[in-house]
Amino acid sequence: GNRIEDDQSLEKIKKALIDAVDGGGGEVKKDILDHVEYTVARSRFSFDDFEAYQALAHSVRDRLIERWHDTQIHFKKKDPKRIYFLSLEFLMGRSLSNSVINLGIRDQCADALKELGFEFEVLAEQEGDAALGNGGLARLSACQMDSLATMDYPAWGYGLRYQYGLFRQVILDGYQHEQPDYWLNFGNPWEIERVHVTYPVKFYGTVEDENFNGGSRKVWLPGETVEAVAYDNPIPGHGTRNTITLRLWAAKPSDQIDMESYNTGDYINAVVNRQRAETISSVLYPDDRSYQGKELRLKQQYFFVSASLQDIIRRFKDSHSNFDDFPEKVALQLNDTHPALAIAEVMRVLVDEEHLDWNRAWGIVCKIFSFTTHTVLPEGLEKVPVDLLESLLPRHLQIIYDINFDYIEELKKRIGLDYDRLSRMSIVEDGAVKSIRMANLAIVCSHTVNGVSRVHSELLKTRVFKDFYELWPHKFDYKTNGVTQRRWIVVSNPSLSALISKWLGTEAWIRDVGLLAGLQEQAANVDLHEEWRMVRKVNKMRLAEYIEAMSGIKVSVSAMFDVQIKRIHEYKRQLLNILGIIHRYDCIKNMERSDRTKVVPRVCIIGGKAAPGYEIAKKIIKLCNAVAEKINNDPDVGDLLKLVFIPDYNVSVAELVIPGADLSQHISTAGHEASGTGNMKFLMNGCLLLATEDGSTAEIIEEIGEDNMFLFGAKMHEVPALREKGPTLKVPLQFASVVRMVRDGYFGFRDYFESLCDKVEGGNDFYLLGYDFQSYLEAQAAADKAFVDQEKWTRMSILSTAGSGRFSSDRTIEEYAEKTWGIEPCKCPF
Ligand code: T68
Repeated sequence: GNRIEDDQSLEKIKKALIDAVDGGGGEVKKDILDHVEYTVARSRFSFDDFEAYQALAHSVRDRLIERWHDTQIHFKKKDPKRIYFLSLEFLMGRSLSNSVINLGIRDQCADALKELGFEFEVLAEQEGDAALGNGGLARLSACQMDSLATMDYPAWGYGLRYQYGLFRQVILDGYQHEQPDYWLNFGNPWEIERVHVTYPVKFYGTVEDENFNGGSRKVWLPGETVEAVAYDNPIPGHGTRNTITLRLWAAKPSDQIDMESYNTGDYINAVVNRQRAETISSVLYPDDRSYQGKELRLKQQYFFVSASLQDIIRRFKDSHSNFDDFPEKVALQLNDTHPALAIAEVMRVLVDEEHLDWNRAWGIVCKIFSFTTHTVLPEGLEKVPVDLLESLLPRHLQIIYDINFDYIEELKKRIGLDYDRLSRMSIVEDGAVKSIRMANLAIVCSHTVNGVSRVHSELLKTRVFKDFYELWPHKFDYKTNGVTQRRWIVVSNPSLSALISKWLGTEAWIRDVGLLAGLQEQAANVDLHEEWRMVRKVNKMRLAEYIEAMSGIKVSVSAMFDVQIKRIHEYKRQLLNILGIIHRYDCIKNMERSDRTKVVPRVCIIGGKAAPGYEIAKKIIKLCNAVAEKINNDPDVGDLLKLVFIPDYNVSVAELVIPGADLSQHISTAGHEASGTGNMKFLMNGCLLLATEDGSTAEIIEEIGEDNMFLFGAKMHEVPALREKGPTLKVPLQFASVVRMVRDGYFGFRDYFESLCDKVEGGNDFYLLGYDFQSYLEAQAAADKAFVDQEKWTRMSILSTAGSGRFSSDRTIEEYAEKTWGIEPCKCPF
């Protein structure tokens, strides 16, 4: 590495050179044409939008790679403590716009393209989403990578390079169908294949005792080896040269050829078997809710954990010879329990391969891991059947048993022989199916356990992990989630972005989002109001066009755009939303003509995927489409009410929908949403929230005040008592009547919807739709009333954006860096 020398003057020369290269559309234009010819292999005189996109993407990639190299060399030279972010899921979405904006070359690219007869926006649309994740957890990882890069932290993301991302949702006759997302079909310019960065990952086999220094030690004799190949995805920071790495692993057959099977003569079968190794990284599990003890899932987890740790340890050993320094140089972040096997793997490597004694290895492990949980429900916690672990990773099971043994002995000394509590807190669960509680493993072995919002953390301390909190109160903390304003304002809402910069007189808020608070002073300024409404209208028009193109439904931009987009779950209560829409429809139908002029026109937009095996969630999608069919084709209601189900909701759809929303719904039953991050994206874009006091909403209220949003519903502390009441709980008549309409087949499909109706009636209403219905309708009525007063609405909208500063992932990451990881920025000189 001799690209960057210590000499200051060399740095200056380099900066001048970089400016010369980055500046001006001329260079970019030449690069695009070169890539058209040599990378895309088309004539530079004739290429289409997709080919132009590819050539542009490669031109941007070249610039990314330069910065990325410099950053890696700089990190290596400085050797700071690094944070390794282990996550089984990253929802990156598209990369082009984000990259050119973070690199500061958006305008050069657009100019160069114009000269070539192309439009930047059109080309950006050519890119498919990288959808290597399910929902909030995975998108959070992506936002945090952006913040880590922007704030110059020495960070690495590690994950899996699935060949099939989250399934594509197709709606046929109103039903969800899943189609494979073979996203690599047309190549992926945003990754760099590192054919030489590979590690063997082993599975199965047996553990033997081996004589050693007069004693004995364990030796794992694995039965299968798969090769992990690195694919590096450079993540550029904004306004910095720092460009960090998201390293995703793909499974390839191992080079260690099994001569035996080749010699038995069945060559074809031997090759076919070998090829099967690739299935490990082939497909993302689409379930974001319940854990099923599937072998392939466990294999995926260990595969990415093992490869990542080999990589991390190799990097450490490059410049260190003593593992006692490990905690000073390495922080490992477990994104939920999915990578928790890393704990056992570090123990195994240190003890079995590096021959540290157990206690020394354990001392190291206790200092390096931190764990963030994203769930509220005990059902959501992973439990790996012991039989499964024993066959796949026999040595790891022993290690987990040994950790548990020491820990339980220690625990007995602390809490005495309270066997109920000991068994609840044990890492090993005895029962019909003996299993490993991954959350317990993660808590026992991590120095910090973070929740994702304040309310979530309270729940962890008082319910889900109460026993642990009482034992180790100092371990428990929270870092309220945040989202990156780079993607969620600058990339997705360029006109709002320009407006904000104009009124604040600076673009500095893009890196220092607290500055948005400066808009508060202008919240009553009529000139700002006018421009604000104009921007919002343009975004609504863009969304209206999309809706018409997708569904053929024409919507009026003067109506209120009311949006609920997120994974479909009973607890997120899309059904409450739909029942509310049915109520609204029924009211309009039963109204005197003369009264209809008072109705605030609405376009209700719902989008989201249901896990393929989640029957009730799929019925909710069908109900939404059945109700939409009825309402949208009723000339009697016309523009007063429309309902649109947006198919295949993903990051790119969110980027389009959020800026165009007037009102957004975050209406989970209180105590169920760990945080929620969609609410933050809408807030930043000046969309008003209609919400329950759940997850991070409680903190949003503190920032913008309850007068600037529409709150409703049972409070978290009321929920358990309300559930107790069961069938005796009082439910408003309107609720019974809308459910009756569904039951009676008013929207068709009577039999199909029956079980859905059963879920919310007769004492089965676990998520309290009936109980909350009245206050939900009142909140909706308050939203209507506010919308009529456009001045009031605009003020609330401005105050929403102005108060969103706390919900940037920059703030979250800074808190993690300082309080949990103990890392510092390491800025690559320009
Ligand atoms: C979400 N969790 C939380 N899980 O539901 C949400 N789970 O409240 C929170 O804002 C967000 O995490 C970020 O903290 C998820 O998205 C999953 O997607 C998931 C995936 C696999 C297994 C379990």
